Amino acid sequence: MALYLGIDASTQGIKAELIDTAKGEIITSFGINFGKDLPHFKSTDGFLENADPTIRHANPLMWLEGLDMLFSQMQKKGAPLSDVAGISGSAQQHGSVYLKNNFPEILAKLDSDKNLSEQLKISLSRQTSPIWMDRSTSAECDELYARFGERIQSDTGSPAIERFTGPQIRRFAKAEPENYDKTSVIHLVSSFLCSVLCGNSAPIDYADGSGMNLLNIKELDWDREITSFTAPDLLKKLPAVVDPSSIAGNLSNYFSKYGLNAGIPVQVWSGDNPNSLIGVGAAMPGSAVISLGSSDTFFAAMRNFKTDKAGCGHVFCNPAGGFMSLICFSNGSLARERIKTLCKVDWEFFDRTAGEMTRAGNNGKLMLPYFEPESTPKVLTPGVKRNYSNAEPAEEIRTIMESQAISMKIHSEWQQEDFKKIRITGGASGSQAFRKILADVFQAEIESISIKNSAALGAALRVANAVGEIPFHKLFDIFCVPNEVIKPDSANAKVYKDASSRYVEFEKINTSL
Ligand code: XUL
Repeated sequence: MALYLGIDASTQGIKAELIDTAKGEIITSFGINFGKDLPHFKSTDGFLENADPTIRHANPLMWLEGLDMLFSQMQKKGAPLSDVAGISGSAQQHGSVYLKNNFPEILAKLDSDKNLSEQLKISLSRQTSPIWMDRSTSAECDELYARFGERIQSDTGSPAIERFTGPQIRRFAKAEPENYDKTSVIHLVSSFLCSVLCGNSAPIDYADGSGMNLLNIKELDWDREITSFTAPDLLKKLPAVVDPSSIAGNLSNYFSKYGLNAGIPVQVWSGDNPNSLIGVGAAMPGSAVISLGSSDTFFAAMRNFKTDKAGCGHVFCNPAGGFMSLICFSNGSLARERIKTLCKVDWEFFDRTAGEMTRAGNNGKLMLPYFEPESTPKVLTPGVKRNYSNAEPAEEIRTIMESQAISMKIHSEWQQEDFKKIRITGGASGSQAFRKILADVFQAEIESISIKNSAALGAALRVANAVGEIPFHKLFDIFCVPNEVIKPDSANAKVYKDASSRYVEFEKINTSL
């Protein structure tokens, strides 16, 4: 039996999908939630509270405890871990982990009588990790732009962006030079967790590496000028960068306590969005993907390399080869959850009833749901704006969904592809009302696949491809077949075209764009 395990370390928890490629089945899915299952880290939404809304850090020890807990639960629930032939993973993008020179030695000698966090604690040169929600690096982004101008975007795929890793590293090196000096390696969340699995400091893959403002995506190597300007000796502190199909190493003996076979191949991990591109079966150009998670993202395999003039969109390497476009909306599920709480309703009402009680266009109501600083458009100071003063709960709920859908549509137009099919994934993709609104706003078919966690599935498919040598198109035919399609209602096309024009104006007067 050849089973492949995909793990996804997302903002709010860690999930796993175990697949059997011979039977063509997803055997089992698991998940732990940081807020609920590891409350002692005081990170209800997966990050540490900070009075400054631009500072968003997480405790890397929480990710390690989460990983131990996930494997222990899988074992307790009888998952056939001894049949796993390869593991790969996915993680929230852009976050950085800072480690001392004892990191490789501690990894090589992991003791299975102890847990991961107690052993690796002493290897952290910085106790917390800035994550993708961090926006504290505007000054560093300005400095990068002043030095490199448009080259940052044309060579790394993105302009200098607050949440990206290079600006995070520059800020740390400037603010804490002594701790920066004590750092001998800087990992992404993906390469950090991959290192832990294989017991040695793992490489970064091109796809997640593209979210750093450090990788020259035309040359597929660290950009020497940009890295040396970003922080002193940075090139020496970065892991090697490799093709996403590479094998990073072999599973450490530590994990045999969970019933896994030590020595099985561990494929290099990647970012959650590149993994999802694979997990929904959209690795070839033609259809776009909307992922509704803590952040909402809109992405697609690209036909031609093209950057976003407005500066919000990105070009990443596609794990299956070529490039992918991506645009990120930071106020995704967290904003929807806040509206649900404000409206005092349950998810059944939010995901279904509210849509049935209201009509497309919602009498012109619009909202800019910036509960947290926003990436698209760039808004550093949170603040929710409405173009109305009163609304019933059902209207308020339709407003946030319509506004988020319209924002996705207008900000993804730089890709100049008229997508007729969009695959949808992520926790909120279960919402019937949201799927219908997206179909009507984009005037495209919205296709769902059976599981919502496409990032973990994507990781499992990537390792099945790399280790099991099963071509992607065969894996997609088995694991990524749409099980529900919502067709657009052409009667609503004009309603949303008009609403989009009004949204553009509303956004313009309320933001710097
Ligand atoms: C993408 C982004 C987020 C994170 C969190 O650029 O910042 O989607 O990957 O999932």
